[in-house]
Amino acid sequence: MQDPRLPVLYSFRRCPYAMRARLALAASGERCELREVVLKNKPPEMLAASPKGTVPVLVLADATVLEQSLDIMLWALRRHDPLCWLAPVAGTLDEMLALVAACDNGFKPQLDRYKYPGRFPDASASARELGAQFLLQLEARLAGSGPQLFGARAALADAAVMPFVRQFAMVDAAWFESQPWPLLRAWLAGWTASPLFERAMRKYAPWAAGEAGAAYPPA
Ligand SMILES: N[C@@H](CCC(=O)N[C@@H](CS)C(=O)NCC(=O)O)C(=O)O
Repeated sequence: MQDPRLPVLYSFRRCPYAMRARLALAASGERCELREVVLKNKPPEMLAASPKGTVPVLVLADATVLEQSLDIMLWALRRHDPLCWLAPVAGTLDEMLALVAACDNGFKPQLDRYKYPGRFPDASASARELGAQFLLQLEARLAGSGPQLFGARAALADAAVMPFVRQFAMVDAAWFESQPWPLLRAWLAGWTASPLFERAMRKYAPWAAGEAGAAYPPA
């Protein structure tokens, strides 16, 4: 039985938005009860809290609902930020949020078109090139003040953007490897090999009503 005072995180392991929320929760150490969701069969408890039906959703003990991944990241890190993810070495929190917005509003739509060309027949031809423009901006940033996006150590923007870059890289790994972004490749490889990412990517059986979810973050 989980502590009923803990926040409840509705999550889906492979969702990049849920990944970044889990990364921030793990980085902050804020404990919650993780309920793994099957997107085709969302729990009524989750839909009652957040009718829009996307993951991640964090329901706090006072019934406050956070239904945007970035809000969950900021909530966790504002409570506890031992790795200083909100205070990057180079740049500011506002600059990080601007980069995350560029990822979410500019890069992610191209990622979707690149991943699912059948769903977007008109745009698919240029989706990879348009997505690559964002990745080249990240490469330039890493060259200027790397090896992380905002300086020598990881911060919010790295964790918020990385799951989407990872998906983009996985569509055609050979093509991604051949592109002129060696620093980006090293950055991505470092993140996917990190103990933090391993903890954020643990597998959990789908949650069923009446059961306790998993204790998150894991040890
Ligand atoms: N803006 C939201 C987007 C979340 C989102 O779109 N999540 C996807 C999964 S990656 C989802 O739940 N889609 C609903 C569905 O597939 O039924 C956030 O940042 O949390």
